[in-house]
Amino acid sequence: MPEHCNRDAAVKHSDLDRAFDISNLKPKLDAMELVRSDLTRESIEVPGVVVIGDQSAGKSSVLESISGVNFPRGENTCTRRPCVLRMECEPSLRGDAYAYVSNEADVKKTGRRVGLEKIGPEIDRLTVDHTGTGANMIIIPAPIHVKGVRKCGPTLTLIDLPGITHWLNGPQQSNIHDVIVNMIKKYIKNEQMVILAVVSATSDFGNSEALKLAKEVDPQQIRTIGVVTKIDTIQQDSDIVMKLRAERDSDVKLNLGWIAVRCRTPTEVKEGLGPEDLRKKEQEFVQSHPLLVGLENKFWGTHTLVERVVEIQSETVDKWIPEVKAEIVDRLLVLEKKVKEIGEACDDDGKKRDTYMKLTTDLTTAIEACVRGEYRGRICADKQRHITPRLFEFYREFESDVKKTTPDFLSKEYFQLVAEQDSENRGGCLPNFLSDPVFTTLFVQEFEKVMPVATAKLLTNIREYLLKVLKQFVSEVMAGFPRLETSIKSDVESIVEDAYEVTDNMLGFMFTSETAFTTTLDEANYEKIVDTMESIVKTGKSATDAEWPGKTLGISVQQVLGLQTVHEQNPRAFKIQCSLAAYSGLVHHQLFDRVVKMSRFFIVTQMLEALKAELRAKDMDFITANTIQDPQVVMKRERLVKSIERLDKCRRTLDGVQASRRTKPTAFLNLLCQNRIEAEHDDINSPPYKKRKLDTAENA
Ligand SMILES: Nc1nc2c(ncn2[C@@H]2O[C@H](COP(=O)(O)OP(=O)(O)OP(=O)(O)O)[C@@H](O)[C@H]2O)c(=O)[nH]1
Ligand SMILES: [Mg+2]
Repeated sequence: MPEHCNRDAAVKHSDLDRAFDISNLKPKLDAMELVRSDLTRESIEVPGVVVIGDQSAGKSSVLESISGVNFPRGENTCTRRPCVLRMECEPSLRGDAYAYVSNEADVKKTGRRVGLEKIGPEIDRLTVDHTGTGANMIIIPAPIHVKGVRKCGPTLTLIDLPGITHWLNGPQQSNIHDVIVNMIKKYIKNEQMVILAVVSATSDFGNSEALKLAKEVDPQQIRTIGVVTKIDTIQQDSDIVMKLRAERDSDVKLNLGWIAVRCRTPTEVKEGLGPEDLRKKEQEFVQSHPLLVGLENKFWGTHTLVERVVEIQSETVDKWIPEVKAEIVDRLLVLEKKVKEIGEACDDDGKKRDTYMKLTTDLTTAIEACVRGEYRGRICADKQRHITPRLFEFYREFESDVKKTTPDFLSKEYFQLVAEQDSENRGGCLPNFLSDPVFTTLFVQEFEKVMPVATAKLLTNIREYLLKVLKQFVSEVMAGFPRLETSIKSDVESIVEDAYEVTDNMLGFMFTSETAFTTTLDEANYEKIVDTMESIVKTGKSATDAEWPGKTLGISVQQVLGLQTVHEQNPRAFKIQCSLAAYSGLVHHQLFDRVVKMSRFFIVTQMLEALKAELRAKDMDFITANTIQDPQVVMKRERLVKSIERLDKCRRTLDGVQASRRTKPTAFLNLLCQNRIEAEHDDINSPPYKKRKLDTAENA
């Protein structure tokens, strides 16, 4: 036993401590605790011992006897709240061992610090505070948490639970049995727990409800030990030896067997009988009792019980270590990937320049990929960022807007307009010629009403869309560099604005040219459409699809047939209507494609070139001043790196545990102590340590 442990009062001399000291389980448990707190994985439970059994069976006494920790027990002090005591070792501890006792799991923040010998009274105090006294007493599942800190000793959890009963001092808690059974189930399901199913020597073992509950969670009985208490109270004719050996068919058999113990009687409690004396009394009693003398060692004694607890835990811990190592390796991979995503620290000009180049290349590559339709990677996953198909939707909308707002030149209403215009132009040309001014005036008038509006809407849509999407790209790529992000976003704004204006101007020129000259090189097509219209009206026959050239312009034969009367009454107006419909259709047909190509070229292709040129043109002053990483990101990287270091340390610690079977245990112990000191050092410098650990780092 290390010399520095001697000061640790009664607890240090418990049988459990001694057993851990001579087994090689202690370093494993210490390693486990270190790793567990670093992983903050709730499902990773610290191993320990939980006592279950009927009320007053002697559960708290057994726990006290094996651990040396004073759990409140006695005639009037039944356990009324679970008590979860975690024993930890702190090699750097100066002064006496101590404990925190609290209603909350976060004992260090919320608990009261007391000496180990005061754990019992403190548990008593919190029990009375929350469960009342006398006839008002109840049992509640809210546990009392205790963290015992010693210079050395095993790291494990001891859980004392209320005893199973149907009645407690009065009828005020009618569901008491269910409350207790549920809390027992909750604690015994943890596979790291050794279950001590406690029965009194004078009771009927077969009726033990605790044993039934243990069987539910441990059907193979690999972690359930039957503990027979109050061995000193048996009658002279007791069949206890047969029960312990389970030699009759009617006896309850347990894989790990029964162990009889003698704990402190109420009088011995009052007298303050120490653990050494109790052990002696236990031994003398068994070896001198006429029924028990000659009973094999494996069936009795607190030391036997302790050995068996340690043995079971060795197996569970050995099974646990490879699982946790695999978990750590997985987590390390995730964290390393995250650090890689954040990138290197940017703390000098060289790194800033490299980072700037990388970020801007990432940005333009992602945008170009979404223009080309190569949607690879996380940034391109959002469909809203698929630039080409989204623009195509705007173009279709533009086409539909133009068609919807262009008047039906072949309608009767439009005839009125044409007739009026024509009448006002009488005298300008011979009656058998089409009036060019009437045609041009009407065409230009309608064109100017429709095109600028539809085009303005199209370009505005594209501009707003590009601004939104490009800014998203910038945000994604430059997320860790707020200054750069703001600056490049402002560049994007002005470049898109410029591109918008250029496109608007170019399309404006194109539309002006349309209104300046009403002509087409596609004469044959134009004439054919107009002539076919006339023949449809004259013959009253509807042309077949194949014969009707106006179909591609969206003009239907029915529309044409509707003009038969007009044709008879005012052939000049009819001719003008047909010409307007055919020419306007042809012009729109050509313009749709040209608008698409020109706008696409100026507002996308040219804009992207301009953006690339702008990003390339930034000088070193700009890069130095703007490529500054967000302090949050810097902190995040530091947290991740620290988590990686911790996990790596955990991994090495666990590697060391396996190696410890071959190497000197003291060397391993030193490594553990070192780790523990460092972990606590972190705790002091940057609280709250636990919250900052892996989970937080991952979620940040
Ligand atoms: N004679 C004798 N008395 C014992 C022994 N073990 C416990 N007792 C006494 O039995 C009484 C009940 O013991 P506890 O340890 O409080 O029993 P418990 O199972 O924790 O009781 P609850 O928490 O109320 O369910 C106490 O007065 C103990 O001193 C024993 O081995 N021999
Ligand atoms: Mg108790």
